[in-house]
Amino acid sequence: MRQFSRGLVLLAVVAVLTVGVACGRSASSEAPSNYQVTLAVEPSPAAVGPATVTVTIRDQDNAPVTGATVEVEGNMSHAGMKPVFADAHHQGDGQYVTEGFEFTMGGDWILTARVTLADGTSFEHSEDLPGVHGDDKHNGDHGDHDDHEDAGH
Ligand SMILES: [Cu+2]
Repeated sequence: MRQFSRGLVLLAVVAVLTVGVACGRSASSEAPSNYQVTLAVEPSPAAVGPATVTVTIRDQDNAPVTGATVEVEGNMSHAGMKPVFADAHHQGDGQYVTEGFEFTMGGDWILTARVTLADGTSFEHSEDLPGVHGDDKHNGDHGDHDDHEDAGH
């Protein structure tokens, strides 16, 4: 009986973890199933400072989707941060590349692409980007980006 109840506890823990992960990804804002959206970040691994986010949009036939309006929003996983916004422009092949995006702090980020298609359909696609490298003091100082001293990470 002792063994059995330990198994139950384990099951309960797994169930809670599963629910937690499911809640973390807000399914309501994901792209319609007939579109695939992927995000790529340069430099990789990501670090504090200027970065380029490439949003690739394809339809259900894997054909590039052109003529969309795309904006990228970056948020950190903790509260109280000013989001970072950048417009992304089509560079061909369904790839939209941001101009002027910048990671203002090291840590865990969430990138969201807001897409409006040529026909007016709009949706969002979010991806977690954990562990952006940089100063993790969270001092909100956006003026100093030339200090990339590695403090033992
Ligand atoms: Cu932060």
